[in-house]
Amino acid sequence: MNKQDFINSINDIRKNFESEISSIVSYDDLKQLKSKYIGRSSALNNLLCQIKYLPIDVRAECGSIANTCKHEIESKIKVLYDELCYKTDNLIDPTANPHKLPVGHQHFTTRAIDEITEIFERIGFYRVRYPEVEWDWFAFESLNMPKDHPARDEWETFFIDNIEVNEKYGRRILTPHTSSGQVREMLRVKPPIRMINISKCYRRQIDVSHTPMFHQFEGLVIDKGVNISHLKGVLDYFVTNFFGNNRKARIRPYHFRFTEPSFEVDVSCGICLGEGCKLCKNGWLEIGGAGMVHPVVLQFGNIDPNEYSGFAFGFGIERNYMMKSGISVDDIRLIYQNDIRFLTQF
Ligand code: FA5
Repeated sequence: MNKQDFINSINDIRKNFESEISSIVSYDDLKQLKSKYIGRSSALNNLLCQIKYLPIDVRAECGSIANTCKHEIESKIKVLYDELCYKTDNLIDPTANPHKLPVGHQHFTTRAIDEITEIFERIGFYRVRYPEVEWDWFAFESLNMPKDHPARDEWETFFIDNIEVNEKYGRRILTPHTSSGQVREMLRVKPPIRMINISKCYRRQIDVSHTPMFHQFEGLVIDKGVNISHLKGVLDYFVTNFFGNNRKARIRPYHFRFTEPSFEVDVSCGICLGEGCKLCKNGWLEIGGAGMVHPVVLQFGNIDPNEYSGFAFGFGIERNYMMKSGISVDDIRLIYQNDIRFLTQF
């Protein structure tokens, strides 16, 4: 090969490259073109290897011509590469999510609260929420449990030590039940009252059916002429709407200081439908307490018991949700262990 043949070959490479690069539209094709024209076994590389066989006086000039051609090819490939990048970036849909993020959902308890709220709102109850850090007076004294009354022990209360004792309201506590909202609501609005108070409650208890923090929902209805049949009607309504049409409510005599008469409320077992089985023993499961509001409590709420009467009920949110058909949770503590494997099941 002489100098002219060498230069002709370089010119052919340049010409062919120019014509091929003008039709490239994808990365893959560009990659192949790069390898064809400046790769190890490219014609240009082959020519560069031939330089040593040229006459010595033309080697430097031919080397320089070949390197110029190589740099031209490299820079044209780079320009096209950038152009293709720009085009591809502009094809990206920024609203599309290539990495699917895990989708969360509401917590077991939030679902139960929403469902219960909706059931009561359908029959004219309105939702309220009263303090979790409460005065002794609202949680006990205004509910007909004077200081040192032994009934207070049943609520296994958490007391807050470093807040001053109030002359009228006594000590601060973590409310052990939503009944502390009863007199608060009576003092806030005049009858008729149809509140559903849902909030956190606290008791010094922990085992398969108790957690130190749990939720209750408290119904309070006060109006003229309210009697036990209204209470039973609302309980029946709740039980069929929450547990299903095949479930029934039952009230049994009980004792609470703030209701007279008082009842414990049961729902017929979802497994045996009231026949009696391993889970329920006698066909019924307890769901909470209820009763007609005690006249003393009405008076604490500035309501005349000769003019008005009312009923109240207080149930545990978690325990009730656990008793729904299809929710088989046999340990209430699981709800607050924050184990995602447990929570994603609901
Ligand atoms: C009361 O708290 C009364 N205030 C209910 C009431 C309201 C009676 C209005 C009359 C009129 P009791 O202590 O039984 O009652 O609690 C009611 C429900 O709260 C229980 O049936 C249970 O479902 C739930 N509960 C009580 N303690 C816990 C706890 N530590 N963990 C989870 N749920 C609880």
